[in-house]
Amino acid sequence: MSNILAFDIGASSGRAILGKLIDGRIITEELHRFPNDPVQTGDRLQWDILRLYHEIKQGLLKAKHSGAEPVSIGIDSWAVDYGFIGRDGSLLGNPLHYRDQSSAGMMEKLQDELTPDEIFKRTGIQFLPFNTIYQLYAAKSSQSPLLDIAEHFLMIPDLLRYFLTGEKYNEFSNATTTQLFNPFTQEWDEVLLQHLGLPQSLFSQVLQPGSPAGYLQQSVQEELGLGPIAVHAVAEHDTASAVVAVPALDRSFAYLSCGTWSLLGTEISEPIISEEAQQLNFTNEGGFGGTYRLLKNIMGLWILQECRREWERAGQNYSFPELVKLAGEAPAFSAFIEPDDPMFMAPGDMPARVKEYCRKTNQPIPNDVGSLVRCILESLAFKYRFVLEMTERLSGQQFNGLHMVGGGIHNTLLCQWTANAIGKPVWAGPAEGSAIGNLAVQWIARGEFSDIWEARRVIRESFPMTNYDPEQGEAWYDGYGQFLHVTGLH
Ligand code: ADP
Ligand code: LRH
Repeated sequence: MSNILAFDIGASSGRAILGKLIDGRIITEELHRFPNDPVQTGDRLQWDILRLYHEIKQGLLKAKHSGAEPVSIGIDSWAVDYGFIGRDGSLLGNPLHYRDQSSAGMMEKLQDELTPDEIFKRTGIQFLPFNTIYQLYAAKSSQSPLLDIAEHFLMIPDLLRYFLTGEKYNEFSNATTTQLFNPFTQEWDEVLLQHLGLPQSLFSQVLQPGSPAGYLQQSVQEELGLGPIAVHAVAEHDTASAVVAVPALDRSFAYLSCGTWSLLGTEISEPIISEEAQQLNFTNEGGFGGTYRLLKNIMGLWILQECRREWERAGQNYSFPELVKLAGEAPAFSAFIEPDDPMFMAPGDMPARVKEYCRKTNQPIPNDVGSLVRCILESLAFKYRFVLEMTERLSGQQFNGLHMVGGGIHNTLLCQWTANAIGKPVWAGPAEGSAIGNLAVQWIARGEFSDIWEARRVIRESFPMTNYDPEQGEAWYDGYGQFLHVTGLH
C-alpha cells in the first residue's frame, strides 16, 4: 500500500504524519513533531520559517529512514501570514506573525477609505485585525521596501511548498483568509488590490485543494536522497483541513476545531454574504470541493497557552493535564471573561490580563492557578454556546450536537463542559484533524477515495470518537446567564 505524508503546522506545533490505507481503514503514524516558536526581534514578532522548512526536511528524512518513502506530500498551516519572493527567486525578509503589532489599527484605518460593506460584499470574510489585507496595508503605509522588489506573494504553506518544489502557486482555502479573494469571480479581487496599490502580477494561480502542485525539486531530492515525490495542494488552511476530517455522516453538521484558536461553524455550499452575517462578523472561508466554512474565530486555548508560558517564565512548570486537573478542583462559575476581548490577542502576561478583566467587571479575582484556568475554560465553553446559536440562526439549521476536532480534545474537561454549556452532545475526534484532512485530500486526489463523504466515513471508522453527553443542565443554564451578564454579550 502506498504511503503518503501530511505536514500540519499549527501556531503552537507542527507534525509529520504518515498515512496508509489498509483494508479500508486509515492507519497513521506520527513520524516527527516539533515546536513552532515565533521569534521576537526588537519590536517585531516573526515566524522562524526556515526552521519550519528544516523540520519538514527532517520529517522527510524520518520517512525515508523508516522505509516509508511517501508517494505524495501535502502541507497545511495557520492562515493569513505570507512572505514575498524576489526577482532571483529568494525569500525577501521574514514572514511576520499575525500577532505582530505592525497591523494594529490598520483595519480601522482602511475602513475610513473602503467601507466594511464594500470589503465584506467582495470577500465574505470576517473582520479580524490581522487579516492579510490589513497586514499588506500596514506594509504599504510604512513604505516597506519589500513591496518595491516583491515579485510573488506566497502564504506560509505556499512558501514551504515552493521551497520543496520550486513552483509558485497560491491555494484556494488559504487565499480566502486574506480578505482579498472574491468568491464570486474566484479571483483575487481587482478593486481591493487596486485600492492597496498591489499589482495582480504579485499573486499567483490559485489551486483548488487536491490539485497536483509539482514534485520535489532536483536539489531537494539530492540533499535528502529521495526520489521525485509528488506534492499536492491540499486544503492548506489548517482549519479547512480540520473540517475535511470532521467524521460527520449527516450533511448538516456543526464543528469546533479546537487548538490555539477555536473555530466554530458549519460547512455550506455557497457563501452567506448577508447583512446579518456581516453584523455577526461571520466568515465564509474556502473549503474543499467548492464548499465554504461559515464560522467564527474564538480566541481559544491561546489564552491558556500564554498563561502556561507566563507561569513557566516565573519558574512554575505545569503540563496541560496538570492545569486541567487543577481547574477541575476549583469552584465552579466563580468568574468569567469574554475570550474575544482584544486584550487577550497579543502575547504577554495573560494571568494578569484575566485578573484585570475580572477586576474591571467587578467579579471575584481568580488568584490561584486552578481558579484562573477554570475561569478560562468555562468562559470558552459558554462562548461556544453563544457562537453555536449564532451559527444556527445564520445558516437556518438546527444541530443535534457538536463535532470537536484538534489538540484541544485532549482536554476532556473542556469537552464535557462544552457539552454541558450547549446542552447537546459533543462528539470528540480525531485530535489530529488537520493532518488527517490533509491526508484525505491527497487520497481523493489520487482517486483512492471517491469524494469527501467517503473520506469522512472512513475517518469515522478509523479513529475513535468520544461522546460527551450534557450534564448538570440547570447549573450550566444559570451559569450561561451569568456569563452573558458579565461579558455584556447578547
Ligand atoms: P495548533 O494546531 O493550533 O498548534 P493543537 O491542535 O495542537 O494546536 O492544540 C494545542 C492545544 O491542545 C494546547 O494549547 C492545549 O491547550 C491542548 N492540549 C494538547 N494536549 C493536551 C493534553 N494532554 N491535555 C489537555 N490539553 C491538551
Ligand atoms: C487556526 C488558524 C485560524 C486562523 C488563525 C490565524 O490555526 O488558521 O483558522 O484564523 O489560525
